[in-house]
Amino acid sequence: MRYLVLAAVLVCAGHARAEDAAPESPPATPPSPGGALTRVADNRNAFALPAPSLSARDLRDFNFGNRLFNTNWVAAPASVEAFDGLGPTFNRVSCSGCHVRDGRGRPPIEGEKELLSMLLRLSVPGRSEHGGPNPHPAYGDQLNDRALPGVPAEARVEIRYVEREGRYDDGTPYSLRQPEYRLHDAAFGAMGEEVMVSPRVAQHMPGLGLLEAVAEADLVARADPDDANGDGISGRVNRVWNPVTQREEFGRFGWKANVASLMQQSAGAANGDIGLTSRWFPEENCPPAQTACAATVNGGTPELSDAYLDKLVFYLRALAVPARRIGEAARVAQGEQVFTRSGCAACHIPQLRTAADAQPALLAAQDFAPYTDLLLHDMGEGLADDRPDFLADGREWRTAPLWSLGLVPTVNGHSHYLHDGRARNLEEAILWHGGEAAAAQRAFLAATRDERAALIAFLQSL
Ligand code: HEC
Ligand code: HEC
Ligand SMILES: [Ca+2]
Ligand SMILES: [Ca+2]
Ligand SMILES: [Ca+2]
Repeated sequence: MRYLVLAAVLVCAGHARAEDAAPESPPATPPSPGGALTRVADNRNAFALPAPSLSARDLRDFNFGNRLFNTNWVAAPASVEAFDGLGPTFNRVSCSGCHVRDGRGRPPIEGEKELLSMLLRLSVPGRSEHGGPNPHPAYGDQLNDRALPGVPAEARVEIRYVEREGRYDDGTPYSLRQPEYRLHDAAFGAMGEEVMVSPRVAQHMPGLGLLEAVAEADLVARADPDDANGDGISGRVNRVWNPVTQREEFGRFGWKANVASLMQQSAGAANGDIGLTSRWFPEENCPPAQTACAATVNGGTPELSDAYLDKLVFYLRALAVPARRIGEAARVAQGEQVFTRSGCAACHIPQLRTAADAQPALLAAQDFAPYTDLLLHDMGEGLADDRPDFLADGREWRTAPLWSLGLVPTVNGHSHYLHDGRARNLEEAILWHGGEAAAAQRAFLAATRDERAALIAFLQSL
């Protein structure tokens, strides 16, 4: 019976309208990942498409936002004044430099010397004025490994991996790699013993507008900070300072739910990753020790206008969410049962609903299937970065949404997962789960080879 329900839902999975796919009472599986924003897409461009049925005007804004997301910013002064202001220090020259085709970043592979689509957050003990991480006095809150000519790049990063062998209960061996980070060529003196480093890969972009549109109360209602129901899963809310609203707000975005909104994230990334000032981040990213940085010509005040920022955020909100890709339906249905039985859904909550009054209207009242609760969970020592981020402690991470992960190899040509991309495939991502997720990880170890493969097939179908 269950299989029949699932199969019926899957047939509809490609439809754009949520109503099409949700006939009567709640289906066994949420119908389409992105509600009305869902779109059949399974090629390398799958993360970069506009939601279906955008108006002509919305489509124009989307296309302009798309262009901004892919713009290579240049040093000021330049002949194309609208797109100058890069640096003085930066990580990449465009959003898409890291979020390649709106997709997922990864750590360097064999032979690569640079970080191409990830970054290191930095801080020292204590708190910033607004309760966030305390920036390093000489290097700020992020390692900027590139700079304009005449300005020192802050440092270079080298990653080494230590392999850790293990076995599934059935004897099948596996190996996990634990990263170690070394900083060298530090331009402004040693980072010091106290420095805390949090490596993070760029996340994939589809569906972020839906996550932003869920009412805070619905998410807070799922938190169980003291594990009152005794299921071993707590789930805590991060509260973060939002410079856009000048308030403390529910943290939704970033690997530690360390950012409140897409506007904050976009303006923050423009400033921290590319070196662009905006209304919300008016200062160039030059800590006091970096005098050459501070002396550089800028690209206007601000470098990124309000109008451009609005377009960029609209673009992110209006990206389509790829429909599920079901190969062997029976296999995927079996995998879903393993997922549920193993306790994965306690954190990776299949279905959420956006607020009825969400803006823009295409995001309102959508049932969608991101597989996250957007809450913080203790994931154990193995994944810990030991760097607090607002209320998140050194072992806590935001439940990662599982939608579209199966398309990362198609879009980005790799299968690296988790916050620092250490997992080389989905199995390794699950095996790293600890802390509150230890029981789920245990269930995966105890599963048969066939069940494990079914679970992976299910994850790849999301
Ligand atoms: C240097 C690489 C890099 C560049 C360039 C970059 N990002 Fe990101 N992006 C990241 C990383 C890393 C994260 C996760 C950040 C964290 O956990 O704090 C992220 C997260 C995000 C998120 C939140 C995703 C989520 O699921 O929570 C959004 C939105 C985003 N970036 C938008 C942008 C935009 C817009 C630009 C260009 C203005 C941009 N990014 C440029 C690396 C980058
Ligand atoms: C206690 C909450 C919790 C449970 C239970 C849990 N997860 Fe997770 N999951 C997380 C968090 C938090 C992350 C992000 C961890 C990180 O990046 O360090 C994550 C990450 C992942 C990722 C990688 C996502 C990405 O974007 O790279 C996969 C895949 C995954 N989980 C699958 C599962 C499966 C399958 C199960 C059940 C066997 C499970 N999880 C159980 C909280 C949980
Ligand atoms: Ca600049
Ligand atoms: Ca810096
Ligand atoms: Ca609980």
